[in-house]
Amino acid sequence: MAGDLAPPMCVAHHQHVGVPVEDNEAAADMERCLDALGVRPGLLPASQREELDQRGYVVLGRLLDDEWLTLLRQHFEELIAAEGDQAGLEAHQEEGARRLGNLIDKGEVFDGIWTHPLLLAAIHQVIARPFKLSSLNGRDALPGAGHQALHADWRKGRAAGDPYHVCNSIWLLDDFTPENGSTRLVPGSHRRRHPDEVLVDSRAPHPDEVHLHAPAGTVAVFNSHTWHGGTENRSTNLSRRALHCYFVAREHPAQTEPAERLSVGTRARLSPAQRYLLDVD
Ligand SMILES: O=C(O)CCC(=O)C(=O)O
Repeated sequence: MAGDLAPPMCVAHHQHVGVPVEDNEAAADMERCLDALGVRPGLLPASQREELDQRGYVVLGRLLDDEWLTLLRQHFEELIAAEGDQAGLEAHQEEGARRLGNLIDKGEVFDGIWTHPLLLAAIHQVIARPFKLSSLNGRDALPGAGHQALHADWRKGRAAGDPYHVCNSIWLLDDFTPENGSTRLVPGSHRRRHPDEVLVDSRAPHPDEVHLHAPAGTVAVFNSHTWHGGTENRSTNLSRRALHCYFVAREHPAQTEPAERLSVGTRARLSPAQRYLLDVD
């Protein structure tokens, strides 16, 4: 997706999503990036902003069409085969799940994900100040495995009234069904402490949890202070591939530091706005 950091026609139009004014220069850089990548005022409907604020997650809809989905699945399988036991190592390996890491650097087919204007509008709604990509990873819970403890992606604590630091999104490459290990989320839990500090057993079902059952191609964004986790793939033969596109407030380290991971070829094809989003020169 093309874009540049030239001054936009209007840099003030994101004020409604809460960019603090105390760091004008940083806020203006973020504004220019979002503008260059097509994030227009009001792009994220008020109802979806409200869902993110109140529940801590929102389903954006089916943003991947069949053609793109086919390509993404192909890439997923090719990378798993090529990387073997190294797959996922850049971020995290998990017993019972096939994982991929650092997908930013593994194909142009992924560019439309981490630069998607609706996604960026939702991320901006949650983090509400300059942010950057933290990681783009893949995950496929294998039959008979994949159950995770409820967790939040931010473990350092957050005082009441402090801003949110992280926001994640999940891009479904397969249908998520009651059988194959859909994601569970606890609505409203983004305002609570980390589940490890609150729950006796964070692996147990939670009375308030909801499950993301949706067709392949669907994208959900969740404030990742919201308690969430993968569930067991109870099928005998179904995959449940997904990509996690994860963002962090700019003042914090990224999960996969792109400056260390980006190849020269990838760096060369990126626009200034894309490089800003990755926090690379
Ligand atoms: O894939 C999912 O459903 C969630 C995965 C997750 O939260 C994690 O791997 O930390």
